[in-house]
This record gives sequence, structure tokens and C-alpha cells, in this order.
Amino acid sequence: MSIMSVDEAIISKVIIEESLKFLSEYTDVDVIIVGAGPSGMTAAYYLAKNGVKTLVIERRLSFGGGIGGGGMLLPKIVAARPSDEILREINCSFYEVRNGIFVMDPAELIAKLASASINAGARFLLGVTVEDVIYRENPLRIEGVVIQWSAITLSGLHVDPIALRSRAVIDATGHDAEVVRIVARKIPEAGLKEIPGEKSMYAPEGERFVFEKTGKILPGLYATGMAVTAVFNGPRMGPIFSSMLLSGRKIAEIVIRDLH
Ligand code: 48F
Repeated sequence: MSIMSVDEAIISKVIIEESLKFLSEYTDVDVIIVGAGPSGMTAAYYLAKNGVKTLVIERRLSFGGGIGGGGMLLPKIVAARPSDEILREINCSFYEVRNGIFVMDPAELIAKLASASINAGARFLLGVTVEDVIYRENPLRIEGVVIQWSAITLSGLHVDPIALRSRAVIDATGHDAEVVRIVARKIPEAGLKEIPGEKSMYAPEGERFVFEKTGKILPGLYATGMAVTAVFNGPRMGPIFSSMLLSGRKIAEIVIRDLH
């Protein structure tokens, strides 16, 4: 077998040409999800499956957020009923160890969530950090995000960012609720108080709380997953993933309703 030789400059040219095409097509989308953890990827799957043009922006170079470290780095993670509906839908294997308690392989959950959402039509930008939002007044509305390559953010250099417009922005950034925190700090008219963060661990209440409070924060701005816990000062639940998946599905349903 001989591997076809490709000139270095051609490789770069193809990357640049195709990336610019992709980026210009995604400067204006229906929904931007910030964070490719369990809640963000579940939301991406259900949105894309319903024909919503969805872009997921993830600061790291990989998918999964907290899934990989899901129980002190041990190689099994836990979820409970009725999140098995979602596991079945994305074709992720699991087994029941007690009545209604399921065990999965974290690597498989990451891969299946990513693959299901991409197959449904969602697109991802990896290695990109959301550092701000776009807003409009009268009435106040969040209309997109401001992004920066994570490598630039880490370097501390001042480089002007790129702005992407969307009809809805979903904060799926986890424990820090980074997008809602930015809005609370930079847009006082939004009337969001300082984000309190999460309470100590109380797993059953934490799971119930996230699911119940998942929803719209402001026109154009939504929260899912642990971001919800941080915004509304709910208790943490530790390494159980049911409410992350169910919160992702719930926010997708809410956003789809609002977009129509
Ligand atoms: O933390 P993360 O997994 O959030 P989640 O979907 O799930 C939480 C659980 O994993 C777990 C738990 C419950 O069992 O306690 O922790 O709520 O995923 C958040 C993702 O967002 C990315 C971050 O790198 C991670 O992959 N992220 C955070 N801030 C930004 C960001 C940002 N400003 N721009 C882009 N990505």
C-alpha cells in the first residue's frame, strides 16, 4: 500500500478554505450551546433531531465535560430512572444494578452523546471559549455569544474576538455557570443578582432541583445541567448523571417551543 503524498501547503490551504466556509455558515444559527458536557450534548441531540440549527462551543479540545471524571475517576458511572429513556435513544449500553439504578461506561456515554448529536445534525467548535454575549435593549435580549480561541484566552494576549448570532443561547457550562455569570456581571439591566453557586451535597434533592429549575433565564438565554444549580443555589448531587441528561432534554423542549 502506498499512501498518497499531499503537499504541506495544500493541507493548510484545504483546512483554511473549508474552516472559513464552515465558520461563515455558522455565524448565524438557531441555538448556541456553551459546553459539551452531558447536559449540553443531550440538548444538542434533541435540538438537532428536531431540525434546529445547533452549534456547540466547547473550551476544551474534547467532549464530555465531567463525564470522564464521573466518580473519582473510576471507570463506571451511575444514572437512574427515567434517564434510561435517553440512554436507549442514543444507543448507549447500560445495565441495571438495583431497581431503577443503571451503570454505564463513561467513555461510551461521551462517545454516544457526541455521535448521536453529530448524526442528528449538531456541529461542534472545540478549543473555543465563550467570553461574552451579544445583547440588545428595549426589550433586553441575549442574541448570541462572543468567542475566542481557548489558546488565546490561556495566553493572556489581547486579541479581538469573533461574534456569533443565535436565537437562543444555552448555558451548559457546568458548576461555574459562566455565561449567566457574565450576563449578571456585565448587563446590570438584566437584573440578575450575583450568581450564588451550589450548596453542599444532597443528591436526591439536587437531582430534583436541577430538573425543575431548568429553563429560561432571560429572553434568549437558557440554562441546563449544573449551571442551573449554580444560578439558583441548589444542592450538588455528585457523580450521578440522571438529571444532567433529563435537564438537557428538557431545555431542548423549552427552546424548541420558544423558537416556534
Ligand atoms: O461540567 P460539565 O460536565 O457540565 P454539565 O453538563 O454536567 C455536570 C456533570 O458533568 C458533573 C456533575 C453532575 O453529575 O456534577 O460535573 O452541567 O460540562 C461543562 C462543559 O462546559 C465547558 C467545559 O469545558 C465543560 O466541558 N465550558 C465551561 N465554560 C466554558 C465552556 C466557556 N466559557 N466556553 C466554552 N466552554
